[in-house]
Amino acid sequence: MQNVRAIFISDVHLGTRGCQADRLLDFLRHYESEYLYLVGDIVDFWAMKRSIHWSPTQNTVIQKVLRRARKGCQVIFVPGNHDEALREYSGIAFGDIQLINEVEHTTADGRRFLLLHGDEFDQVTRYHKWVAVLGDIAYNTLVWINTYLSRLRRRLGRPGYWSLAGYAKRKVKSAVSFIFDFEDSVIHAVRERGVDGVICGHIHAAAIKDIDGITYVNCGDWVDSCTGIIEHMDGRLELVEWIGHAIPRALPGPEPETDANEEQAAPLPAAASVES
Ligand SMILES: [Mn+2]
Repeated sequence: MQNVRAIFISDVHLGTRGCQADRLLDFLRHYESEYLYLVGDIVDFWAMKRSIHWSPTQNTVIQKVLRRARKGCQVIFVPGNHDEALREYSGIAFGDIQLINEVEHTTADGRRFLLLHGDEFDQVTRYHKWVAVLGDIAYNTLVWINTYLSRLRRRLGRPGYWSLAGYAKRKVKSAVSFIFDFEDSVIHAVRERGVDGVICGHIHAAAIKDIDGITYVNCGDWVDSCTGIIEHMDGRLELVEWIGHAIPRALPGPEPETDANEEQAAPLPAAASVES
């Protein structure tokens, strides 16, 4: 168990088959914190309208969070678009969990971060909801196919975990430009608020990077990338990719995704294949 100052997670999508509750639980067991921020799309009420997949492990996740809150960890829940019904209750606390649509967090080294889920900066969900619904179904299908692929990989003795949805997202150019558009509009909006940075989620693409003097942090997700952000006691933020232990990462730099590395990654990229 490692003591950290804060944990930031988003896009857990409890209630869906894609939710990797076991990995999240393992991650939570590894870190003890003073603050736990749930940055939206924690419970997927949207997908649950179609079908509900609620496993005992998903229950354990909820119990673990409630237990932390009871034991003095400050748990703050910023709702997302998949749990937007909760947005009406912004400002109130249920149990020991604070519900709030936008909140500021000051790191130990004094940097002010605005926390929001981020769907308001996603032009697709905002103006073309039906595209988002189709994308959502396509994405869930990819995640679903991936569970069979993982089984096949295991049978073939291939080590590690490989994400088809993650692979598709990296490969599809429009998805890449979508991510840049999203980041740009978040940064643009946050600059006017006079904060040092922003911590969001929504696009399932974890990141910590400086964009024109603003620190852009995205918590990632627990559907295919299994990523979260931790704040160390000295205020340093770290992106953690969890595969039973944290994958050691290089310091954040520019996104390496260009045409140049397209061939070398195909057909089965080994990037995520770490011995576990
Ligand atoms: Mn979202």
